[in-house]
Amino acid sequence: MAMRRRDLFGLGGLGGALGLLGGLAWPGAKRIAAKYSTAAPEPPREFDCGSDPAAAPAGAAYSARFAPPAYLAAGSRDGLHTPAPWAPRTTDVREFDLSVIETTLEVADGQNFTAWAYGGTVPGPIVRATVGDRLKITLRNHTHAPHSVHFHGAHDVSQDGLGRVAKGEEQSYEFEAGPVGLHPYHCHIPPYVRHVGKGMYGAMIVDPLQPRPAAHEIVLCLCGFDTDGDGRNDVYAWNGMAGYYERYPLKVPAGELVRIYLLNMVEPDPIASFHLHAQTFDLYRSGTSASPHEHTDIVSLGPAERAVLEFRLPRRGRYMFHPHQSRMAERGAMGWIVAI
Ligand SMILES: [Cu+2]
Repeated sequence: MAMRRRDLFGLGGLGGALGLLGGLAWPGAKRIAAKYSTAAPEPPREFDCGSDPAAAPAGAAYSARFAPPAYLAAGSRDGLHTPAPWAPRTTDVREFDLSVIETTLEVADGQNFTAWAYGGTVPGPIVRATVGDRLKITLRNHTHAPHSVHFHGAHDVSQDGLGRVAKGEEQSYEFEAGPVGLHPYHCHIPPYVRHVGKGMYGAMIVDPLQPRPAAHEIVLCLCGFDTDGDGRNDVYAWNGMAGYYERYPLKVPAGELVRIYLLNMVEPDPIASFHLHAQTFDLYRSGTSASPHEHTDIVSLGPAERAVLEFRLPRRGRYMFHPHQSRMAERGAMGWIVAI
């Protein structure tokens, strides 16, 4: 009797179909048969990536070789993801110090990186203002190379941060904050990839006159570090420390609104992404609109692109997040949000 289609793909016909495949000479047949075999599977061998030196040992955590140093305490880097609260527009000038130093940062356990760091950290301090506020941003250059601060957003071109601020010199940039949104700032001195790659970037949140709905706010800036100088990033990290949010998950109350200000400042990788497990989010590209552009569980961002994400985690539990570029995820950019 001729085999009917539903026999081949129905439950009753699956074993027979696999047996048929297993008996075929075509090399792919055995692989397919093995994949769909009803026999007991072998124990999982997580992250066994063969000869890839970045691969963690089988069964280990995702980023076991790209973890924070043991001495790094819980909460020690909270300032890097916690923005100041919304504040009403002021007639005063809001001043921020983005002076730059050269410093050695341990960006993963045992992996040092010589950074040019605004305010001594990578990413630099979070700048937050309300639309229309007058800003005065001061850069003192304590390194041996020239630098600048270039802000995204709208402002007078004379304050655009293209001029060189030489070693030992100081410059202030003054402009009106706008438009509403999330805007990166970064050095704009060539070679650009070197200055940005050395850690010269940060986030500027420009709030609306009426605050966004109350939420647990988190800033996540994706960073890349070329620790061996070969032009390719070796370590990736949210807010500058590999594996920090894997060891010390972000904690939010279950059911309450969470808002993530998300930036990709990785150079020279052409794209990165943020993927949230087990929940979807409203996506506001660049944070410039009051209405979401999309409802999704992943957003891809080119260098300097950013987004605001809003979601609630309805049930207690661990929700994973990571770039969907597996090399980034497995070299330090894996993390968790825990709903408590
Ligand atoms: Cu620079």
